[in-house]
Amino acid sequence: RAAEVDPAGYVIYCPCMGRFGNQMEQHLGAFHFAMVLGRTMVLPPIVGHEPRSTVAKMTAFEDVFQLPAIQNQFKTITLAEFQRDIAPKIWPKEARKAFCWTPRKALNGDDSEMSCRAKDGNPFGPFWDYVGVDEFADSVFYGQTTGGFNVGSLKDKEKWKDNYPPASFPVLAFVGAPAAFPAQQKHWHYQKHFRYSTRITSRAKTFIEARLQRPFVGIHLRNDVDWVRVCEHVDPTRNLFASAQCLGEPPMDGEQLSKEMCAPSEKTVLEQLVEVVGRSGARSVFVASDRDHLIPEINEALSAYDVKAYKLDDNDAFVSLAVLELADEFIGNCVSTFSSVVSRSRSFKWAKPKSSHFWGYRKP
Ligand code: GFB
Repeated sequence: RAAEVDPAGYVIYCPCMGRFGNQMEQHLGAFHFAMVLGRTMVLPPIVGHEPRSTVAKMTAFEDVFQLPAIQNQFKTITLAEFQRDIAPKIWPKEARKAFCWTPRKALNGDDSEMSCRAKDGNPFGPFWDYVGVDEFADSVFYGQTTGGFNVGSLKDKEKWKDNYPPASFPVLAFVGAPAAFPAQQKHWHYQKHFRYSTRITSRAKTFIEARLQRPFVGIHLRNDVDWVRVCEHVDPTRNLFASAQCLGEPPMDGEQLSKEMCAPSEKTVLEQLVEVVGRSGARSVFVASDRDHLIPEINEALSAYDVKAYKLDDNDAFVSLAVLELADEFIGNCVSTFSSVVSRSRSFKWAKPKSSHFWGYRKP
C-alpha cells in the first residue's frame, strides 16, 4: 500500500558526521526536532565507513532498528517508501533545496558560489546518491534566519514554521543532522525507542545463551589507534565527546576528565574488572573492542575467580552493542559515543534501569 503524503512535511538529513555512536548522538536531537515541528522523519541509513575503502556504505535503518518501536514515539517513513511514494509527488528536481547553517567552502577552497555543496565529499555525495538526489536546485542557509535548529522554545519553533512552511518547503533536507553533538541530556531518553532488529537481538541472545554464564560483565575497550589521538585532547575541565555520561553537563562541579578515563591503561582495566566481577559475583565476561580484546590478559587476571572472557567470532558492532545492553554489569568508556549508546540503552530501555560503570571513573 502506497504511503500517503503528510501535509505537515518531512525532514531528511545526512548522518554525515562520525560513525555509529556519533550518528546516534545526533539522531536523538534530530528526531526530537522533526517531532516538535510536526514533520515526518525520513529514516536515515546508518552511514558506515569501511576500513581501507573511500566509499561510504549505507545500511537501511530498518535493517538495524525495529520500526514499531520507533513509530511508537515518532512519525516516520522508511527511505524506500519516501523514494517510492512521496518524493515523486512533492519533491521534484527543481524543488530540492539543501539546508545548511552557512555556505560551505568547496573542497578546492573556491567559495565564489554561495552553496551548501551538499554533495561535496564523502559521505555527503554517496549519501544523497543513495537517497536518489543527483543534485540540489538551491541552498537554504538557515543559520542566518532562524537562530539554528534549537526548537526548545515555542518562539523558535514558530520561527521554523513561519520561515519554512510545509506548503512551500515540503521537505527539509539537511546536509548534517539538525541537532547538537553530543546529544543533550534532556534527549537521552529517546534511546529507548531505538531497539535493535530481531536479527541482531536474536544473535545477541543466542550468543549469551551459548557462550556466557550469567551474571556476566560486559566491557567496552575502545583502543584502536584513532582513539589515542582523541585522548590527547583531554582537558580536565571540559567534556569531550560523550563524557557527559560520566560527568554530567556543564557547569561541572564534580570529578574531572582524565586521560585514564579516555584511554585506560591495561592495569586500570584489569583492576577495575576484577573488582566488578568480585563485587557482582559474575561468572563470565563479554568483551567488545575495536582492536585489542585483551582476552588472555583478562583470563589470567580472573583465574582465581574461575571466570573467563569471551568475544564475538565476527566482532559485529551491532551484536556487540546488543549484548552489552543486556549485560548484568557494564564497564564502558566515558568519552566514547559507542559506549554512550550502551549506557543510555541500559538507563532507558528496560523497565528496570541497568546501571553502568566507566573506566577510571568512580561515581562520586
Ligand atoms: O561509534 P563511534 O562514533 O564511537 O565510532 P566513538 C567508533 C566506531 O568504531 C564504531 C567501531 O562505530 C565501530 O565501528 N568500534 C568501536 C567498535 N568500538 C567497537 C567495539 O567494541 N566493537 C566493534 N565491533 N566495533 C569516534 C568516531 O568514536 O571517534 C569519530 O565516531 C572519531 O568519528 C572519533 O573518529 C575519533 O565515539 O568511540
